[in-house]
Amino acid sequence: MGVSAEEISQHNDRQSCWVIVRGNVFDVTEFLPEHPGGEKIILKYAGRDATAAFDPVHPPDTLDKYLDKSKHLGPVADMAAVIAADENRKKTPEEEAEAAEDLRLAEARGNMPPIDSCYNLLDFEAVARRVMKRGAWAYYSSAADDEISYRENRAAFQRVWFRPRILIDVERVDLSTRMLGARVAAPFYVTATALGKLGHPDGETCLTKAAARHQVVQMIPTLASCSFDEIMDAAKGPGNPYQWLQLYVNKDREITRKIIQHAEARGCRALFITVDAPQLGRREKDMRAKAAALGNGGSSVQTAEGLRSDTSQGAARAISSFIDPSLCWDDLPWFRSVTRLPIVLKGVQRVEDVVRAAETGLVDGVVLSNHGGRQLDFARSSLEVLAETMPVLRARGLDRRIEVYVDGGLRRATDILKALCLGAKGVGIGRPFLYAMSAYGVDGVDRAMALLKDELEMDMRLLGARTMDDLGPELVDTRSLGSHPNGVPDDHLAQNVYDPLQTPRQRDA
Ligand code: PPY
Repeated sequence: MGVSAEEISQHNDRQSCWVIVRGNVFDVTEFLPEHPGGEKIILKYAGRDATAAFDPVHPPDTLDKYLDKSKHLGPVADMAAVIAADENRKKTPEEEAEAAEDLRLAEARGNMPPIDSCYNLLDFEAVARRVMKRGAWAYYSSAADDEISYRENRAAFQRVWFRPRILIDVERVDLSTRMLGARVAAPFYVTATALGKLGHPDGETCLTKAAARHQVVQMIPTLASCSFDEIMDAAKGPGNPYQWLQLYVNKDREITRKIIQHAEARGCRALFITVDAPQLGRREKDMRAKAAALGNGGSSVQTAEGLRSDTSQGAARAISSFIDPSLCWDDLPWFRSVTRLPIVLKGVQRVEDVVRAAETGLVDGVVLSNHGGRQLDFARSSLEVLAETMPVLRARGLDRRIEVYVDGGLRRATDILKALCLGAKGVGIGRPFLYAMSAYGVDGVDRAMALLKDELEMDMRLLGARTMDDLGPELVDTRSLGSHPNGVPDDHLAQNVYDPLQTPRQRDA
C-alpha cells in the first residue's frame, strides 16, 4: 500500500502541504512557518518530490528528529506515477532555467580535465567552478559584504617572505606533528565547512575518507549534510586519525550539551566552539543565488522588527537562526563542566582575546580566523593576527598554555610553513578541500592532500628545516605584513557601478 501519487498531488499549497522525501510522504503544513529556511522553498515542492532539494541541506535524520511522527504519512505507493506527473507538469521559468543548468553541468562534467592535470589547490577550484551547480558554488565561494577580508586572507600570505637556512642535512624531512596532544601526519587539518552534499552526493564523508588516508584530522561541522554518526562511522578503521567537533552553540543549551556529550562518547577528540558568528555574515552571492532559484529578485530588508523576508537570505543565513548570539565569556565554565574534551575557541581575531582565553585556564587553544572572510568584512587576516599574537604570548609565558591554530586563505605549502614559522601549531583548510571534493570526490581530496604534502616536503628542504621544531620566526621576513602595502584589494562591486569623474570637455568633443 502507501499514499497514491494522485492524493499527494492534491496537497499542494499552504492550506495542505505534503512533500515526498526519499520515497516517503510528509505532511509539513503546520511546520511551514517554523522552517528555518522559510516556507517558500517548501511550497515550491508542495505535492511533489522534494528529495533533490532536501538532501544537500538536511542530514538524513532531520525529519525523524523534528517532524512529529503523526505527520509521517508513509511510503509513496506509485513512485513511477510521481515521476511521470513531474515530467508532464508545466515548468516554471526557474525550473526551465534549472533544467538548462543541469544540461550545462552534464556537458561540463563530460569535458572535465583528468584529475592528474590538477597540480595545486587552485586548479581544483578552477575545475569546481565550472562543474558545480550555481547555488552550490555561490554558497561555498561567497564571503561577507565586499569580500575584502576574503581576498586579504590570501594577500596576507604574499606579504611574508622566507629567510631560508642553507647547508642543513635535509635528506630526511618529517612532516608529522602533534595537535592537542595527538600525533598527526601533517600540520594541516580539514576545517569545518557546512553543507557538503551541495558539492558531492556523499558529502563530508569524502573529506573523512581522504583525511583518514592521509592521517590528518577532520573537524566535523555542526551543519554537515551527513549526520554526525555517518561521519564518525566513515572515519572508523585501524590507525585512522581522529575527528574534532566544530560547535555552533544552540540557544537551547540542552541540545548543545547532548551534541557535545554524544561527540565525546563517539570518540571525538576536541571541541571547537565557533565564536565569530553571533549572526551570520551577509554573503550576497549566496543570497542572490537563492533568490534566483526561488524566482524572486528581492533581497532581505532590515526593519524595526529585524530582518524581514524568509525568501532571500541565502542558504546559510536562512538556517542560522538557532545560533545563540548571547554566547559570552561567562559561558566558558559551563562548557568546561559538561566535557573533558580539550576546548578551542574558533574565530578569535585579536591578541587581547587570545590572552584572555589563555588566562581563563578553561581553554586549550584558539583558532585565529575570520571565518574564511565570511563574517565581518575588514576583519584582518589570521596571519597578521598571529604575527602580533605570538610575541605577546611568549612575553607573558602563555605560549605553552594554549595552542594557536589559523585558517583562511591557505592554498600552498609555503602558506602553511609561514604560519608555522610564526608560531601556529597547525592550519585549517576549508574551501580547497570542498572544491577538490566537488570536482572529483574522495580522490580529489586525496590528491589535494598529497599535493600539499609533496609541496611541504620540498619547501621544508628548501627552507632548511627537517622537522616542525626547526620552524621559527627567524625563517620569515614579516616587515610588510602589517602595512598592507598593496593597498585595499580590488573592490569589484564598487568598480562596476562607479561613475568616474570627468575633466572639462573641449567644446568640439
Ligand atoms: C558558513 O556558511 O560560514 C558557516 O559557517 C555555516 C553555516 C551555515 C548555515 C548557518 C550557519 C552557519
